[in-house]
Amino acid sequence: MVKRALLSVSDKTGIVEFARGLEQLNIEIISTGGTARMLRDAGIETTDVSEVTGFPEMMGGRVKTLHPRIHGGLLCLREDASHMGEAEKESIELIDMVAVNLYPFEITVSKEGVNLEEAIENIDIGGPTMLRSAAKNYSSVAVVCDPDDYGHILKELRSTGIVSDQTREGLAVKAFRHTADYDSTIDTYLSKTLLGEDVLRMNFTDGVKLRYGENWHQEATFYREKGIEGPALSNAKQLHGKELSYNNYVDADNALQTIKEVGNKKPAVAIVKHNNPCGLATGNTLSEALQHAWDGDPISAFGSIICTNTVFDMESAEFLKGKFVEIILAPGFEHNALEYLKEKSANLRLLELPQFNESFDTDSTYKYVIGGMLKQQRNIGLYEKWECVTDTPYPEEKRELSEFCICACKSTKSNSVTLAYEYSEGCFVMLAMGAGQPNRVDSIRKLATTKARENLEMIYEREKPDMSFEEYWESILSECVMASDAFFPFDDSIIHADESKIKYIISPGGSIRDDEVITTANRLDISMVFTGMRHFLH
Ligand code: 93A
Repeated sequence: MVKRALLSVSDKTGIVEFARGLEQLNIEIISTGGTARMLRDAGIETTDVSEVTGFPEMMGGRVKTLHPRIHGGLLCLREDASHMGEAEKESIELIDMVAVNLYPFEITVSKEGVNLEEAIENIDIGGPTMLRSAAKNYSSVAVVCDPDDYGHILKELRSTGIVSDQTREGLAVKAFRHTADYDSTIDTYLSKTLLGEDVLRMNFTDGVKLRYGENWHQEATFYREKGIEGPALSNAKQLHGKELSYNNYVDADNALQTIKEVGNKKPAVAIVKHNNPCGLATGNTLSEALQHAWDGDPISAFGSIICTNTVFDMESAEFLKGKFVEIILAPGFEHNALEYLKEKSANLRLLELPQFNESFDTDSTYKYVIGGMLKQQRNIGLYEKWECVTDTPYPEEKRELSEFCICACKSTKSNSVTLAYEYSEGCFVMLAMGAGQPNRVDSIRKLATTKARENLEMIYEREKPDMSFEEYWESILSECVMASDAFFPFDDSIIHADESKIKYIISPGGSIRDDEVITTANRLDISMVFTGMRHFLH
């Protein structure tokens, strides 16, 4: 039973309606200065806290509710006779509900030019104390720290006359989390301001246990970042399929970041395996992009994660007939495509992310190493400059293809090299990539060009163009672009590129042997752009 409620809120959103609802249920309302004024103005009856405590609110409001008549009323164990006896002896009346939200410390310190004094005054003491007292005694007291909960609580009170055990438990956890977050914001600010120390404050909650980690013998959990908006995996709605695994999260995030990098000028598809895009293409339609991305590496695409910037349609769903994929992540699914894919496999995870075209709501990335956390800015941008360094000019018509090629390179583990080709006007495909090699030459020679040859042999067999394979190879490779995520330390990479008939190269530049690299490119009639921006990905 809720007989008496204490309301003391800085954010007064919804408080009048809430109080009016409580009043209609004959619940007595106690409140602090500003809250009381607002309620009275709205014609709601309320008792001042000072009347309950027998003390005026004092010291500029620093001491209002810090009194045994308040905290005794909240903390008293109803089922303990000695507690109840002491309460009666000291004229402490029970309080069954508090609605409190705190001085806006975070908003205050995020304002430009805020001074320490102002920040300190916005450290709420009485509010968190009440929240903690009420939350500790959740078996009898309902603690409300979020105006979003007012409606639900009134509904429960109206229909059952009580706030249920389940609701009180949820509210108590929320209150402790709220005060913990509040204190950690104060810690972050004061550590910086008073001690010059940088504190990393991470706000991850709602851990979901995963079936296993990277491997079957590892336990794992996914924690959601609190308050993150926009195109985040944690905001995706799963429409079908098994729960996501640890590796699914990692790969789907790579696929998502890859497609966000490519942008939404045209339908685009990324196919990711083991945290690297093995297929990437844009197209005039989604199914065209999907077909070309798949051709990038049809063997690796088995069991992959597919991500697109376009609502998934029936033609694309039908393309996947007989092909095994783990996840499709898209801004949405056409109804018939969704039904078709659901039918295709019980396990296929279908993730809908309507926020796809919004910007990422985070500026940083983190990586745990044993004993420490690395934080860095997100890698934003493709190039800092566009400087042709060779005698042969780099054609402006290759710019868009080159940008696409850098996007592919950015999402591929270092040392990475990607080859991309414009297969029809304004539509691009990653021909092949070399990823994760300690040696850049291996990424080019043993991986990217070798893989490109395999893929093109397969397409040559399928499409049977009217020329020899070597002519076909040269017609494509001489028009493709090769991007390298970092500078070429020696000219060997250029020599290998030439052996494969490659004519256009993009690199950040910046090696002490740049001159040697450029001389070799000139000798081989290769045109090369230096971008000034490295894209290592570890
Ligand atoms: O300065 S306080 O830490 N001292 C208190 O005793 C106290 N009791 C409640 N601030 C205190 N409060 C806070 O006052 C509440 O947490 C709430 O944020 C605010 C509401 O004040 P008013 O009703 O005067 O607007």
